[in-house]
Amino acid sequence: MKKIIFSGIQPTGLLTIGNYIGALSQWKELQKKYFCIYCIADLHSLTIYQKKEILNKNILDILAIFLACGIDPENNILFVQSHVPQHVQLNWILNCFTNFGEIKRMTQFKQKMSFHKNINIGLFNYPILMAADILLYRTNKVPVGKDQIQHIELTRNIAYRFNHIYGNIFTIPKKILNHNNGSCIMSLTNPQKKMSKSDSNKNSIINLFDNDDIVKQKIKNAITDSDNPPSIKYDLKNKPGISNLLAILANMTNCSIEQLEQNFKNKNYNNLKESTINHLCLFLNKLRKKYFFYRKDEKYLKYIMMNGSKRAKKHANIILNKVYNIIGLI
Ligand code: AQP
Repeated sequence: MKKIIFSGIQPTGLLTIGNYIGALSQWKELQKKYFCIYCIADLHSLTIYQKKEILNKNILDILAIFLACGIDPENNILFVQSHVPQHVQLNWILNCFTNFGEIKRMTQFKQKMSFHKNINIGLFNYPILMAADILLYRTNKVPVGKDQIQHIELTRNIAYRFNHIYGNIFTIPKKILNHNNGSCIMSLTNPQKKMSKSDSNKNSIINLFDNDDIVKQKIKNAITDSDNPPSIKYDLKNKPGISNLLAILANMTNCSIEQLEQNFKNKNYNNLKESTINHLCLFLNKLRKKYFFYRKDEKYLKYIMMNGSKRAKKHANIILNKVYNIIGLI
């Protein structure tokens, strides 16, 4: 039997090239070897206020992007988190097996707390809902970036704690680090910060719908450095802007970073930017064509969502029933 992969994306905005490189491109590869359960994590997205019409639209847009990226809805399960209430049901149970202190230590929560004035309890609870997402499906592996490692550790700890009392109910998941050892695509205007779809500064992100002119303008303005002579080397600490462009280009061309460093020896930053623009535009134009093909067929998208949630529920119910039974909820 194939091992199970679980992963999700929040419908918090138009997906970025970071989401593509860090998640979707790998999801496509993983489906060759694993049974993959991919979710549009709409409940997670509510931790930040979402306008109703935009949320509705984002969910359908993202589903069409999944398909455009070559993710197969028949051999895997694609579904919307809120369509499977078992996530919230297990979330409550897991809340009762999680210590306040361990959640308080989550660095992503601490970081978000420093950005947002009115922090809500959903944001605090987010890693426990994530644990429920993963544990509901007897997940073996979860593809993550470095920023999510702590949440996987927490999921494992909750599962161990529960299993220690009740026997082997939950499968203990392992992480798989994304490309480049889990490192992120960074903001174009501040390469110390992750590229995020909800960033209010749209110049810092390449979203999958940016046209050629916009891509050109954003990459031309991307922060590099003032080394003289210019040196095109992957060095996250001293040359984060150049390293970020190299990472994007490597993913667009399937070239290794070392190969690119070699190709750009004695070249200037403008050469690197031109090449990044060309390959990004080529890739995005192809992807968008496929996206529009799927996006215009809402009937098909709704069918996938319905079929996906039906199948996800079947799997989720097995674990949830076991949990309810073993803790005495019947
Ligand atoms: N910049 C990135 N580089 C590499 N991978 C990334 N991912 C996101 N940004 C980058 C990967 O995309 C998947 C889905 O992410 P998510 O939507 O669930 O949440 P996120 O990581 O918080 O993504 P964003 O774009 O930063 O969203 P917002 O702005 O809403 O917070 C994950 O696999 C993630 O690793």
